[in-house]
Amino acid sequence: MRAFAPALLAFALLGAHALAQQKADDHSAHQAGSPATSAAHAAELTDGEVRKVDKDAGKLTLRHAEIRHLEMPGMTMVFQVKEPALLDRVKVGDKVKFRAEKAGSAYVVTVIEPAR
Ligand SMILES: [Cu+2]
Repeated sequence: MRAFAPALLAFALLGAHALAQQKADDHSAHQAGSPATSAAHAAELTDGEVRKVDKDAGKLTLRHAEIRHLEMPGMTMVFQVKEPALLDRVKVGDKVKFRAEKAGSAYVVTVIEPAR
């Protein structure tokens, strides 16, 4: 029985180490998808002002600041919206923050929220 003790001890230590390792991995995985990262992503929203809302066509006109990820300077232009419901959240004259993506030849607003 005594002869097994060191092996058991080693096993226990290894097991504890493996657990600690797994915990660390879980932690880093959690960090990658944490709200902090999402917030950093949200910081990439572009400032804009609603000029026109066309619910029937699913389009809205925005005067927007420079959109860095699309390499687009500030201008007034028409965007399509990813979901018609996004248009229910804004009205002409609203200051907004939004995210636009290029989809073929069109630009599509995927996120829009009131600017604070
Ligand atoms: Cu533009």
